[in-house]
Amino acid sequence: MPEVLLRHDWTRAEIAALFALPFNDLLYRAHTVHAAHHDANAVQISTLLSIKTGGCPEDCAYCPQAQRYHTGVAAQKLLEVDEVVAQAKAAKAAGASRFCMGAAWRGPKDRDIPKVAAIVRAVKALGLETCATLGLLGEGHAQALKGAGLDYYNHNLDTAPEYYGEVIHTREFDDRLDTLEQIREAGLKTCCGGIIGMGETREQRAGLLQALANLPEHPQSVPINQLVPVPGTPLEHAEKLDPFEFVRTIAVARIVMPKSIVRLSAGRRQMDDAVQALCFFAGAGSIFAGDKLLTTDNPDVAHDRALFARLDLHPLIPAGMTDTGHADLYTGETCCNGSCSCGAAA
Ligand code: SAM
Ligand code: DTB
Ligand code: SF4
Repeated sequence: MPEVLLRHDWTRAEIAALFALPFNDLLYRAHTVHAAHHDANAVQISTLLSIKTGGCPEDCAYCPQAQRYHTGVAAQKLLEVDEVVAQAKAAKAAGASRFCMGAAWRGPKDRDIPKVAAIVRAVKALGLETCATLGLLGEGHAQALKGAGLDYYNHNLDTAPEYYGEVIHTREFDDRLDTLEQIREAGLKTCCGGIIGMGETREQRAGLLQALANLPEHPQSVPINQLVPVPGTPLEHAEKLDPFEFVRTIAVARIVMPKSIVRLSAGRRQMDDAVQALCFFAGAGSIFAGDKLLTTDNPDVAHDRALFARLDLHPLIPAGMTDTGHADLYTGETCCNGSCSCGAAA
């Protein structure tokens, strides 16, 4: 891979100018960056599980798990280790290399950390990469999770700093930056992105990407979610975004954070296959696979398998991951460790 200068001084005007490029020029430029730094036909597969669902005290306007909105999501306490392990095994068998665990908390309490650590330890022992998204972290939490074998922590900036107050009132943008700092200091990899289609302007989409690219380190994973408009949430009737604007956002994220893996995240269920294909061309190199995200539906695995076959995509097996237990998402066959299409090292 060629050496590249990773910039952390992007101006809003520079990013807005990328958004304003003619669509074809933008995609060509983004794909050129993508192919220079990544296998353009490989897609990293993560699977999500909600390990603690609903009843959240926060007021994030997009979120079906906020207690104050009446969305029909039943609250459920933290799952037991065995329940999570069973789901993680199934995700691995279906082709996932990373297992992401989400909890509907403002943040974990000190007493929650040993329980989550036990879950992380058990999932890690299956040979999967681990990711957790538990909200704002307190003192010592990130180190404890790292010690249990956590690889990634997901904490999104969600939207531009100046639009944040329109979406969330129970915490500040700067609180998020503090948690991101704790993640980096503990040596965890950062998964950090945002949501597109919440009524923000293009300028504000540029602002989100500027804030992400100008973090002290580019997040290793950048999930770009399209809002899933859930009945009962304040954003239920948010104006529908032009799909090409979503593709542009993926392309600009690709250009400003060239080495990061950009994830085409929530919202694929509402997306045409052709739009997804454009996102992969524009630089998306990861998806969430599995029938559910946290509480909402995701495309079913058979559909994704067919899409991968139609687009000649194969799952990315992370460096150093050599186990054979997972399925090859492309063919549906059990991985044969080196000679099948999934790319696992022999
Ligand atoms: N409670 C923790 C937190 O807020 O950090 C972790 C779970 S929270 C559900 C994780 C992320 O899911 C949010 O930051 C947001 O980006 C995304 N998300 C939640 N609801 C969504 C929706 N309806 N559409 C798209 N993304 C959503
Ligand atoms: C992320 O950026 N998107 C995921 C994951 N990180 C935790 C969550 C999407 C949630 C969509 C709404 C739901 O299913 O509840
Ligand atoms: Fe709670 Fe997280 Fe949902 Fe906000 S996004 S309401 S913090 S679960």
